[in-house]
Amino acid sequence: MKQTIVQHTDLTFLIIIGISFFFLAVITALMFYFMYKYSRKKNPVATDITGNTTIEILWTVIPTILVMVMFFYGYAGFKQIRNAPSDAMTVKVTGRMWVWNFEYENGVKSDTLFVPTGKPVKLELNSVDVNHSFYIPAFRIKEDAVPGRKNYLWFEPTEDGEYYVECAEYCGLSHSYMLSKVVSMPKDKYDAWYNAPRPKEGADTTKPKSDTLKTK
Ligand SMILES: [Cu+2]
Repeated sequence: MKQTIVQHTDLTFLIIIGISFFFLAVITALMFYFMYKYSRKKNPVATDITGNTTIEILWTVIPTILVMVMFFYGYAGFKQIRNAPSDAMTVKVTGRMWVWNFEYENGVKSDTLFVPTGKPVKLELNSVDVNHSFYIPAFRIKEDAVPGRKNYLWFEPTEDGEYYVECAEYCGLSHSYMLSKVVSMPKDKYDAWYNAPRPKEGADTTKPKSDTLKTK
């Protein structure tokens, strides 16, 4: 089975953290061992080391293999994140101080991202004012929304639920309130929402002006 972006990102993270902690433990243990073994009391005369070809080859080859492994997992994940499936539905996302707006293929607009579970969703990002960063932690995706530039990302919800959408780039006074939600639901429920009749664009929905609203 093909890994999802979430699984792949978590695996990559685990591999890099695993390698890091392994060397943290080895280096720390060796450091204490050498402190003991080569202390002045036990080893009053310094040893003159002129070189060791075997060790030099090892400390070149092993780290090279390790960074290649990290690169491989990182690049495989990057390729997956940059290539939205061709059957993905498209939603336009606009960032503005300080809200996210979503526009669907049929022109429906909302400030919550409603999606059907099990369908890939491609998001086309744009911003009307300053740089924002569209971030859905649960799906491990984040991408800048830059004025005058089109950017994109995609994800596929595998379970019904509600997930946070955040702005991950400081964009002004109310940046921390720039939150929204992804609501993932069964396809029939989504279709009902998507196709529900709505007031026509441009229709006057403002309330009639009333004298009671006047203030002195
Ligand atoms: Cu923002």
